Amino acid sequence: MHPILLPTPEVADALAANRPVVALESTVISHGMPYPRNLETARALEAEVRAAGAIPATIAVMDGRIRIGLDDEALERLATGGHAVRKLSRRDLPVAIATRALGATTVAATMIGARLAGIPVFATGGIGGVHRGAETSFDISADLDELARTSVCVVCAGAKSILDLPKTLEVLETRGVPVLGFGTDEFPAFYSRRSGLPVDHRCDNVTEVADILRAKWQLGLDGGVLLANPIPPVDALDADAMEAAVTEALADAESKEIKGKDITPHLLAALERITGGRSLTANIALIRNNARVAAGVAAALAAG
Ligand code: PSU
Ligand code: MN
Repeated sequence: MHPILLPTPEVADALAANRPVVALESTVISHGMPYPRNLETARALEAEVRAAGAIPATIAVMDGRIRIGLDDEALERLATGGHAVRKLSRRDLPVAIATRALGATTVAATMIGARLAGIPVFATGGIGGVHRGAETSFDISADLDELARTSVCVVCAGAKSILDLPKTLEVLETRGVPVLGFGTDEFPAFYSRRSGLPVDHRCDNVTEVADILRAKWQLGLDGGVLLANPIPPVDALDADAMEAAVTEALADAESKEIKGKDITPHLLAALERITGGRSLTANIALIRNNARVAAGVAAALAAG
C-alpha cells in the first residue's frame, strides 16, 4: 500500500483477498448536504454497499494521509466540520497532505485515492462537468480530466442540470471516456431519468459493465468509465420544475458573485431551499441506488 494511504484493516484485508470494495466520496458529505442528513446518508451508503455484498471505503484526507475507509468518528468529523473541511480536487491534494488539513475529496480526488489503493469501482451522486456559460467562465470541473486519465469506474446518476449536459458529454467523448447507461439508452439528468441525450452504450446488467471495464484496461486504455444509473422512478422529480429551480439557483449564485469551487455547493444548497427539501430527498435516494449498483459491479469484477 502506498505510504500516504491509510486504509482501515477491513478494507486492506478485503483488497488483499480480492473481495469487492466500493469507494465513496466525501465532498457530498461535507459540502453537498446539510447536517445531520449528510451523516445519516454517509452511514446509509456504507450499509447499502455492505447489504449488496461489498466493503465500503469512504475516502477523505486527515492528518497528512488519504484515508481509505473511515470509522464513524471520522465520518462525524467530516459531517459536522462545516467550513473547516476543505473541498479537495486533484490540485488541492498536495497542499492538504503536506499541511495535514482536514479535507473531503471530490469525484476527481476520490478517484485518485481509489486508484492508488487498487479499488476500481466508485459510487457518487453526480459528477462535476462543464458549467453553463463555460465558453466565457472556463469553468469545467477537474472531474472530467480525471475520468480521462484515472482507471476507475464511476457510478453516478448523470449530471445535474446546473451543468451544460451536451457540452459535458462532448468533453467526455473527446477525452475518450466511455459513457454507459445502466438499463437506459439516455444519459440521466440526476433528479430526472431522462435528458434526451444518448449514452454510448446501454448495459442491462453488471456482468456487461465488468466485461467493458476489463476490455478497456486490458487494451492499455488508461482512464475511467462513467456508468450512468438513473434515479429510481419513484424518487424522480419533475424535470420542468427542476429546470425552473436551477434557473433560480443560478441567478442567485450570479447575483452573489460566487465563483470557482464554491459554485457547486452553493447551487446545491440553493436548490434545496427552492424545492423545500425535495432535491435533497431525491439526492439521497439516487446515491443509495448508485452504491447498490456499484457493489454489484465490484462483485462482478472481482469474480472475473
Ligand atoms: N454534483 C452533485 N453533488 C456534489 C458534487 C457534484 O450533484 O456533491 C460535488 C462532487 O464532489 C463533485 C464536485 O466531484 O462537487 C465537483 O465540484 P467542481 O464542479 O468544483 O469540480
Ligand atoms: Mn469549477
